[in-house]
Amino acid sequence: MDAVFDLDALLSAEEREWQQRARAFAQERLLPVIEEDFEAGHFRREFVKELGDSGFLGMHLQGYGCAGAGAVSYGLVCLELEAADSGWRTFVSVQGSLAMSAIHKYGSEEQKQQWLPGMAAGDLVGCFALTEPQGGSDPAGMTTTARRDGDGWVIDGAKRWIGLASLADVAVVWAKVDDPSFAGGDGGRAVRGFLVPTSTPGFTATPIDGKLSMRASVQCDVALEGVRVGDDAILPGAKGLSGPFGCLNEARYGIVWGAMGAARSCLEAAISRSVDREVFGKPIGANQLIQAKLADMFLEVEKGILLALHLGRLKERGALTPAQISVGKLNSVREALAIAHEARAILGGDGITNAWPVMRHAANLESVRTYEGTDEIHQLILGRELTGLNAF
Ligand code: TGC
Repeated sequence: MDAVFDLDALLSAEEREWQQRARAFAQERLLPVIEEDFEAGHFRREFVKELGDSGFLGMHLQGYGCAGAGAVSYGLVCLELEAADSGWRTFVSVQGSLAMSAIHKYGSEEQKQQWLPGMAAGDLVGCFALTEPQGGSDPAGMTTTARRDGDGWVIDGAKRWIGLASLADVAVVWAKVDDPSFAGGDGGRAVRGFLVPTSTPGFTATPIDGKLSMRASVQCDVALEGVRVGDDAILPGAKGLSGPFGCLNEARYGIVWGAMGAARSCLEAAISRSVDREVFGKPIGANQLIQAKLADMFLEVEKGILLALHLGRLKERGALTPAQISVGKLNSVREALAIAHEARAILGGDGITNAWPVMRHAANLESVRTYEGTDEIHQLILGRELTGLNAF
């Protein structure tokens, strides 16, 4: 399948090497256990260190133990990890694109030295506490506050759907500050970021039970009750909502690639079953209706990867805009979900079992569709771009 479009011809030797390393990790470490972990709802903590040893954590960042790889290399790693399971690509995104990016973009030199090398190595885990229980689409409406208290801050509030919070060593907590001299940049909304060690009294993370999606990863409710941190906890470079949005740009970019990995796995399963399942005395793949479905699925995978590559090249030139990222996130996840559903149909009854990865990918992609901006949010970002009118 890879050879039909020869995407490899568009990649450098270094990019292909990153891709191969991630594909090997996915096939040798993740795939043998992922069905078991998904069923058990188990996050395999020991893989965090292995991901660090492989150089995947914060791999697109420069210095502080990070690999300093290009945006396309990072995207290819996301694609290969998500071809195994969205939960593991999500972990790499939360750690590298959200928590580490926040510190790398906005942190003081001391904060970077304190946290980034350990996070890149997989010795420390970070989480990104933005979304709140009433919903994630409107971070401007957050109710978590940071109150000035002497020469420090006291944080109160609640966050929800926070990946890895119960395992994390540090949380990047976004809160509204009450001190005008610390506000800025977003029309008085006064959102600032704080680095909160999760051992701080008043910080509690509780895994959310009952998930039917991304079961091999952990998302939590976080309570912040009188969490006292020093002045050195505030991220000096993030003033206003552009702070967290700058990190969401990074994570959304990884999803553009990652969702195509899940789509590719579903297509591969559908092709494989089309060849070896016989109905009416011949392989189902010998039927025109099945071939038409496979061809359409293949087109969307290849177009999606070409789009991801285009966005990656723009990102490497420093020219990628938030609206372009919305194009990629919306398209990749929407098409990946459609491909997963079509693959499930081609697999017939077997498609609903865990003998094939398709239902797991379809279930995972429902989360991917919802986080980092829902389909509808990205449609509205694009609508605003096209019309100049804000429909939020
Ligand atoms: P708006 O007035 O448009 O902008 C406010 C300020 O932010 C700036 N800005 C951006 N900066 C960088 N990148 C972007 N993509 C940006 N978008 C906006 C903007 O320039 C402005 O800056 P300034 O300095 O001029 O004040 O803000 P708005 O409130 O109208 O935004 C509307 C909207 C809907 C686009 C925005 O709220 C949005 O993107 N909503 C979706 C949020 C989202 O994706 N939430 C899900 C987060 S996922 C998560 O938290 C879980 S992490 C994963 C895990 O833990 O597992």
